[in-house]
Amino acid sequence: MAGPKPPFYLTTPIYYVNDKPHIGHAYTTLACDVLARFKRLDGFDVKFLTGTDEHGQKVQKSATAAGIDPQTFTDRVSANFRDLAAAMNFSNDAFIRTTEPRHKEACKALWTLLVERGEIYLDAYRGWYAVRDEAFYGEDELTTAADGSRLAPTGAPVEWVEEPSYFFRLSKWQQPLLDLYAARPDFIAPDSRRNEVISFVKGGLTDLSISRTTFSWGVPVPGDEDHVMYVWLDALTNYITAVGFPDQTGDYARYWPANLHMVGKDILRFHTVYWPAFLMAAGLEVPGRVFAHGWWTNEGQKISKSVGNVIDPRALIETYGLDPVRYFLLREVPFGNDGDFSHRAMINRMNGELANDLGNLAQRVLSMIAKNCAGAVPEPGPFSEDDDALLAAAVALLDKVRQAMDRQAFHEALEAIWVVIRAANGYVDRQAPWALRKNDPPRMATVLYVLAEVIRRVALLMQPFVPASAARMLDQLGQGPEARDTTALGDRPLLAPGTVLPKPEGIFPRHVVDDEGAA
Ligand code: ME8
Repeated sequence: MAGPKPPFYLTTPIYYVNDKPHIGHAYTTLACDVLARFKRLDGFDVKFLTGTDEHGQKVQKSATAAGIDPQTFTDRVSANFRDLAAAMNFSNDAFIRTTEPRHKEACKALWTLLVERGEIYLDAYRGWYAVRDEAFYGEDELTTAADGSRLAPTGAPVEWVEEPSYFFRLSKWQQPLLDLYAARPDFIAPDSRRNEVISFVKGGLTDLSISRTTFSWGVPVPGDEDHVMYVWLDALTNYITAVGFPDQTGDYARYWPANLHMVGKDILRFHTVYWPAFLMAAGLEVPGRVFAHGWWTNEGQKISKSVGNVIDPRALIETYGLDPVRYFLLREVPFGNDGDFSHRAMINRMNGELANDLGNLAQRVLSMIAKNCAGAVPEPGPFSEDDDALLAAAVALLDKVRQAMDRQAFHEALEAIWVVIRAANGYVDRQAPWALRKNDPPRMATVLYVLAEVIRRVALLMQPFVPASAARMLDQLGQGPEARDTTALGDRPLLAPGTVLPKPEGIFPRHVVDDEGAA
């Protein structure tokens, strides 16, 4: 008997509810969804968390601009993120909103812990703040725009702030953070990001302002309700709220520290400097790993509301179908790098890889079985060298995919799968089962068996990426729900001869383009 399932806790950033979700938000959660699905197939007890970040000046401003109170506003926008999860077939086990009472309790408990440990003191903040980034900046980090106004390194406008503020003794945690990065080389990924953080921390850390007094949309500071907590302290705490903090038994004991925080590169510093410093200061464990992925542009342009080129994931799903969109986003760009969305690239991947390479392969093989093997998995004869080589490549896939997933190298997992799909297509051409039908039916049966077994393995490992399509492929191979996890990927071919198969049907449609380049 296998032992109890090991826990695996992974999180997305919680998204600001100042606006509707776009492709960037969908991307981060998709990456987590694929990993969560893979880990479940691979025998883990997964907790996959996403949610919305609802406090702070930016959200308050958006609510004011919409002419409604912040709570009504956040209720509305947060619902859009929940709806996106359904539209994208995300399998998150939990959804957190920072306006929930349990979260305010967790923030207050963490604050109190930090006060008790002497990590917080009252002073005054005089400096620059960018509402768009919800971040403080030093004078030396700013640039000057053509009109003379000052800008954050992200391009966000900054404003001068002077107000009483509580501070967190971040400077004290410089060396412990550097020790953490040195002791745990996997803590920050990819490596380029790790180096970026190390040099930032080596450059010296100043204490961090962690409360504001000039607006009220936030969690009140315990014992001093003129202050609300800095939205990032509030937001980062969500990762422990969701596992029951301040109660440190139950889910907290089981799932914390999280195995992985997935974030975009824009919020790397918050997750790899501030967050572990807060946790260490509170005497809590730090997460296992933070992966910062790259940035999507649209047809070569930065995605922005003012440019009007925000990609709505729902529109893409409507045009191309959900699974092709899921596939494209993780296939097109090495995970960690920046990527460019273009309709041409989307169509090329969808038609060239899903419809041609995989869809045609499955369709050809299953139709031949339906016609020539009475609609049931044929009994194979002895395997040739060519058969063994293809089967061995398919057997080796699980390990390759597993290793790639553990490094969040989704593109490598898909490429490994595609190497086998291409090999299978080469094998079909070489073995020409349609010719064997007349002159060597037993050999045809063996070839079709080998192909069906390879398709079964491919479909099983494609489940995290294209869940609905992969499920249909497994249906067509007569695989029940009990035969869809990685325990069905042992060393020997496992497809049972004689399994009756349903009538085959196409799974990956081609996208037909009416005129040059138009979707
Ligand atoms: O930063 N390409 O929320 P946010 C790729 N509330 N990913 C993108 C993207 C793009 N063009 N645009 C956005 C916040 N993202 C905070 C987080 S966590 C405790 C608090 C993704 O709504 C990417 O994951 O601004 C990025 O980190 C996140 O959305 C920022 O979402």
